[in-house]
Amino acid sequence: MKRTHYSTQITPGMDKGTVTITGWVHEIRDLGGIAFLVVRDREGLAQVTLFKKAMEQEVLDTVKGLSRESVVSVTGTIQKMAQAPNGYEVIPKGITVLSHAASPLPMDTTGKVDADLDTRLDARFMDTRRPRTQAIFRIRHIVLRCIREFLSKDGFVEITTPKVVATATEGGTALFPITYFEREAFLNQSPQLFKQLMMSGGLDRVYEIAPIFRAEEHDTRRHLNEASSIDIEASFIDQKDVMAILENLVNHVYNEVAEIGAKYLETLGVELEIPELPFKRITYDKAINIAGANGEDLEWGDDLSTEAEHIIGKNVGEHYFIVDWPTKIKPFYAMPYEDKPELCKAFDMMHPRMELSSGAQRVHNYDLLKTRIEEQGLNPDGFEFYLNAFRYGMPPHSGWGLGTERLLMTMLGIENIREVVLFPRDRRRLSP
Ligand code: AMO
Repeated sequence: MKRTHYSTQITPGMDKGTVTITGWVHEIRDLGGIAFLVVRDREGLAQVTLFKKAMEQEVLDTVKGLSRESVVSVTGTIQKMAQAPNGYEVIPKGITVLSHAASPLPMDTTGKVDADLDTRLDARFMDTRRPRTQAIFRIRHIVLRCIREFLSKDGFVEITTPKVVATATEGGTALFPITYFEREAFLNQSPQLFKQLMMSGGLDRVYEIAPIFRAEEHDTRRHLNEASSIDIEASFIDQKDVMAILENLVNHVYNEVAEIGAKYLETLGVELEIPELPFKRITYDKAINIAGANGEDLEWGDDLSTEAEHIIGKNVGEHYFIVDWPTKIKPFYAMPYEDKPELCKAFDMMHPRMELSSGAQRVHNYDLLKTRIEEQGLNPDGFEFYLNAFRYGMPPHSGWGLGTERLLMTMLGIENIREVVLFPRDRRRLSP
């Protein structure tokens, strides 16, 4: 039962050797005197060939009763076979059925029959057996691992902050209320306030990769109600410095995926275009002018509509930053320019298809921060735990949040954000 090799670790050079492979029954083809049992594991396929005359009856009976997607363990001898997957076949000595799969199956795993996304998400445990879906999640793993490595190397300390909180961070509308003993609490929209607290806390450079919850009603292909955010915060540096970290990180991730994830990109039929450094910078003013010149009129101070994002994205044609936003449409923690307070030191980082990240240099002055909270129509009393940290020595600091799913879906040319989350949470979906 214990696996000695994944299917792809076996090579034709291991001819005559004995191995044990484990996995799911991908296919059984009975051609009379000979039968093929194709076993699929995480890495690929292995062909088990049964010459009926030479086989013990017990082994033949086991195979006869097998349903597709049952879990088996096969011990046998390797034989070179150019036509078989990976150039070898396994001549079985023993086959054990570890788990029997009922039929009909909730969906097809061979790629021969297309299932719609809802069916696949309902049967996600089966969907992830498909090489295509697996490739997405293997790339997701590579992306997150290399982001952790990149930030750790750059002196960032990984932190974990609470997801059950008492206050809104990104404005009060998109909160999920929950019951917390005898009080009302909320699911956190962003680690924003906590990562800033740790700048006063002296950690200097922090990052977190964790869920954020947004009670947005949108039912779109790029919004989730639970997303995974990559957040950084760093002291004694400004917005331009953290923009440089962000573009270098994105470029690095693409390069790593192109190299380490080549096999999965091939499965997905994706040819990665590595975004070139440095990313273009355009001001908010220029952005709305581009939108206006192409039929999407916006007033100065309007947020960018989805249509405007598409027009500007098409116009620029590659990853880019939008900088110098109107202060009134950015959160209270974004630092206004000293000489032009109607503009702030906030930025968005865009893929031509959508926003991937936003960030800013933060307000680190207590009085200004309190005023900004009030100006945004929020009550500073609710922010006491946060504001306090600004009274006892808060360094200047900057940071950003980058959506894991949006980074992945734009990288892989995937249309629907739900494809890149194992168990998406949206307006309609709460299970599995
Ligand atoms: P913001 O709200 O722009 O900024 O979020 C940062 C990034 O997180 C991703 N994101 C989402 N992805 C999918 N579905 C959603 N509903 C969703 N909401 C956000 C996006 C977005 O660009 N505190 C600031 C960051 C900072 O200033 O450090 C914040 O949360 O990719």
